[in-house]
Amino acid sequence: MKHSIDTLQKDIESFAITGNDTLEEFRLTHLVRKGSIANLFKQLKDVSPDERRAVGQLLNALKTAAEEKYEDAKARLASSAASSGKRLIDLTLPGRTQFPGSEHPVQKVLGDMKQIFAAMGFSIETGPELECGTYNFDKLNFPPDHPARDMQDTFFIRIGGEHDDDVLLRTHTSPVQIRVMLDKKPPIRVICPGKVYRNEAISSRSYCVFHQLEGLYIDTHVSFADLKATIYSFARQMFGPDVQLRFRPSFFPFTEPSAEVDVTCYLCNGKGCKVCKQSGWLEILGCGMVHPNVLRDCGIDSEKYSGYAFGMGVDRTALLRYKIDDIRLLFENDIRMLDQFMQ
Ligand code: 2NL
Repeated sequence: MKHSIDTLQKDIESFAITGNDTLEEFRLTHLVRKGSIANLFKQLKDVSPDERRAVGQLLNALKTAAEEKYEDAKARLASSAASSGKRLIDLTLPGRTQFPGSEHPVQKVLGDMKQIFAAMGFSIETGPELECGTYNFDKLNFPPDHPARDMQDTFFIRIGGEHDDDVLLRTHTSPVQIRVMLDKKPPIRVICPGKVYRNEAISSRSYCVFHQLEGLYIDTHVSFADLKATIYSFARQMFGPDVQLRFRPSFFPFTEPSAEVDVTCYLCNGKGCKVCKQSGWLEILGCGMVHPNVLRDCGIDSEKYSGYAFGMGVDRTALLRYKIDDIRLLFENDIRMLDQFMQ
C-alpha cells in the first residue's frame, strides 16, 4: 500500500500541466470519484488496523497536494490567457496616422495683430463671452432705445425660465475694456481680442459669431494724433509699408469724435477690383476718442484723463488674406479646409 502511494505521488508530481487539455486530464485521472486517489482510499479497508491511521494520513496529504497542484495550474493558465490577450498584436492592421493639427487662419491673423500691438506696449486682456447689459451697453453710452439692444439683433439669455434682458452674449469686446477701466487706474494700454455674437442673417459674408480685436489707451494728454500714429504703425506692419490710410468721420456712441479707417486695397494695390468694389479701399477698423460719459461712468476723471479706442474685425482680414470666399468655412472646422493651413 505504501508503495502504491509513493508511486502515485511521483506520478502526480511529475504530471506536466501545460494547457487546458492536460489540466482536465489531470483532474479526470486523479481527482474524480473514480480517480487514482479515490481508488487508494477504497483500498484503505484492507490495511491492517494498526497501520490504517498512518496510511490514511499519507493519503489525505497526497489528496491535498493534488488538489493544490490542480488549483494552482488552473489559476496560472487563466492569468496567462488574460495577459497574452493584451500582448496580441495584429501585424496586418494598417498603421495609425498622426494628425498634427494646424493653427486656424483666424488665430494666425489674430496672432499677428496681437504681436504688433504687444510690441507697442499694449497688454492683452480677455473677459467673459456672457455679459451683463450694463457692461455691454449702458457703460458704453448706448441710449436706452439704441437698435443694438433689440431682441432681434442680440442674443439675450433666458435664465431660470424667465426672460432676463440683462444677460446676453457680448456683441463686442468693449465690455472687457469697461472691466479694465473699473479695475485699474490710468495709464491703461490694453488690447482685447475675442469672440463676439450678433443675430445676423447668415450668409457667405456674415455669421452669428465672429472675432474682434479692440484697443484702449488712457493717460493724461492722449490726443487724436496719438491714435493716428498708432493706427498708421499697425497698418504698415499688418498690410505692408506702402499701404495708404483714409480716415473718414463716423459715429459711435462710445467715442467722440469717431472715424472709420480704410487701407488701400492690398489685393489690387488700390487700382480697383471686385473685392474693394472698384473703390481701391478696404475698411479695416473704427476708432475715436473715448467719450467723456464712458470715462465718467467707469470712475475716470475726464478733466484729467483722455483716451482713444479702436475696434477691428479679424475674420474679414483672414478671408481676404487667405482668399477664402465664405465666412462659414471659418466656423465649420472641416478638416479639408483646416489642413490647408499646415506648414
Ligand atoms: C468697429 C468699431 C470701435 C471702440 C470700438 C471702445 C471701447 C471702449 C470705449 C470706447 Cl471701452 N470705445 N471701442 C471704439 C471705436 C470703434 O469699433 O467697427 N469695430 C469692428
